[in-house]
Amino acid sequence: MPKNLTRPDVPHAIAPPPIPDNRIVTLDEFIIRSEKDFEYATGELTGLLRDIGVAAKIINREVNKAGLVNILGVSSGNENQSGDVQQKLDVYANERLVECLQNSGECCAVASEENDDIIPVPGVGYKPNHYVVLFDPLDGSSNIDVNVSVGTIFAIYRRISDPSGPPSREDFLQPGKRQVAAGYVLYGTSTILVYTTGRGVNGFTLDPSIGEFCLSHRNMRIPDNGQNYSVNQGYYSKFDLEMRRYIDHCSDQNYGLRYIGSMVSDIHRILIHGGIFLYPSTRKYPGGKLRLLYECNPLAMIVEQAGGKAINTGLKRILDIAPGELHQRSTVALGSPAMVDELKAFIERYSALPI
Ligand code: P6P
Repeated sequence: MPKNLTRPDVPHAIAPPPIPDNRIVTLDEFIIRSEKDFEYATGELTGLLRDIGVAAKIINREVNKAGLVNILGVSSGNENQSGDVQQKLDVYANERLVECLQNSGECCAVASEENDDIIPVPGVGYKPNHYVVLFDPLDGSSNIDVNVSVGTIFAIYRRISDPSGPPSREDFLQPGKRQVAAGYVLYGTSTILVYTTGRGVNGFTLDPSIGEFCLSHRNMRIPDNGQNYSVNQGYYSKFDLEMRRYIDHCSDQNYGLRYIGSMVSDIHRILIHGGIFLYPSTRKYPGGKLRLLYECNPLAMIVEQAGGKAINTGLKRILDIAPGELHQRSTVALGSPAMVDELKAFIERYSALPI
């Protein structure tokens, strides 16, 4: 339940009426109403979430017409931090997110998969800026040219460096359990923004006719169990024994294999229908491929807030991992709690065996 909604600093504030079921509730309205759940909320986090919503609408516009304008294909042949060849739309999405967050001055710095280092954000006016934002601007972008859904992933932390000084990498190298908010935008058959501030998960579908994200998935809860597993089966022979045994078990149980190659899409399906997503150690990525700070952590917070579980293949809770570097990778297994527990049992049983 929300904390005490009265605010000594705003004595006339009163508890807002409950969110209605019978009318459109926009993302803006929902965020502002939710702000009242945060004692002494200053509106900064509200502003940040709204900025991300604006950037998402701009990115969505280009993603939806990517085939019509010269924004498909490879950008100047550069590679990003993940070693992925930068797609033009990757660069476009990154620039829009940085721009929206810089223009509002609600945060003091941002970090992105597309940039080697953190990007300080100069203050705007006398606005305080106590937050930092990390994002993968367009996850799964290798799917763009074949019209498969892609996504934006974001994480928000409070800065921990001296507010009188410049932001620093320590502001970003915080464990995922300190995220103030996290979420994703899925550019699919429809465009949906899903986020959490630690009080449950809610989804907002973009209504193009009014240009607003509207509440469509209230208080999302992941099914306790599922019938699908999501892993790149092509690496099966390179997986450790315990992972191969678990995948064999999934096959024996007649679970369906669903793998889109776009993490946001796979996680969104699992959030709604249940299931488990796996990216274990492979020969190419012994420590896992996916990035801890702007892929695993935000999606782990979403999954946990919806009642699921998120661990690495060393059985450590993703949100407890203390990051050592900005673009650090991690193995990951997340989804329905019963399925993650089942995987844990296989790892405990087989990983003790000589591989
Ligand atoms: P693989 C996309 O490049 C991504 O970062 C995730 O969105 C996706 O789940 C994964 O990598 C796919 O990796 O090795 O299966 O192609």
